[in-house]
Amino acid sequence: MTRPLVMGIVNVTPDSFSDGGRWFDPDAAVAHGRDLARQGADILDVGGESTRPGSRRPGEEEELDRVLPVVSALAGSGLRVSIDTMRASVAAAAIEAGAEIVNDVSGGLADPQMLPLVGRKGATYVAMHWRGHGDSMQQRAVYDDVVTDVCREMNERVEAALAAGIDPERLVLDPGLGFAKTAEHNWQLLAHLDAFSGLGYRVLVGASRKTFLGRLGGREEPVPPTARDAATAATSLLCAQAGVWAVRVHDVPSTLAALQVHEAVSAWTDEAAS
Ligand code: PMM
Repeated sequence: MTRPLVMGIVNVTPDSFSDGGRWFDPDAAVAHGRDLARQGADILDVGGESTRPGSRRPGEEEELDRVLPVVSALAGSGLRVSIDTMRASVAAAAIEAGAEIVNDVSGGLADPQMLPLVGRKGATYVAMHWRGHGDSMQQRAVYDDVVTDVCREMNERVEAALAAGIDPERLVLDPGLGFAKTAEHNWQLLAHLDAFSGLGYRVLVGASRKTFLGRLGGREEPVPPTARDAATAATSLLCAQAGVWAVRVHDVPSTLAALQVHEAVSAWTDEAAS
């Protein structure tokens, strides 16, 4: 398949910025995950911690209680599941319950046990660019040149991941849109995904419904998260053009349509080139 994979978001949280509370009940989360898969999601990303600035971190037990029944049910029905967590203990339990991918928004910085755990388990590992938890995050959105600085910091995470025994073939890098980034930083990173791919690893991008997409056209008051799916789909098309491995989205049909447009056009541009 030439198009990026679609990672559908299953947030089992009371407070995520876009869909907080909607799938907090485990049965509702499982049903939502199955819906996303039916719509064409290739991977389901199950998370129990909201990373929105100001949200309270759940305790370890609380996070496990949220995600494990959902991971077990989805993986048990043969779906490919990723666990969105910064905790090694949660990642370990989710792998045990059938998750194949660990999606760590801290790139191994939040929990020193995470990289060794993933190295031992041999799971696929998504390392996102991150500079700190919730409240302090936006104060850290200071860069000389965001593309160069993010690439350099990601290279450090790559070295740590490889030193911990993670197979380079199983490593995926994510520029972390919206995490210690202003809107301008997000746009610059999207404009230079080639620099990010140039690090030599698969790339995942999570632009879905983020605030910068709600402010298009110079709006001061952003449109609500659910009104950002067309803009999200447009970013998915940019990701396809840049050869990204996967896009993480809330709304699967709109992104899938954008990716199919790219695929259909690529068939003809590839033919012209050959
Ligand atoms: N963004 C969020 C959560 N997890 N994981 C990765 N790899 N990349 C992201 O950009 C990312 C993520 C925050 O969005 P949400 O609250 O809608 O899930």
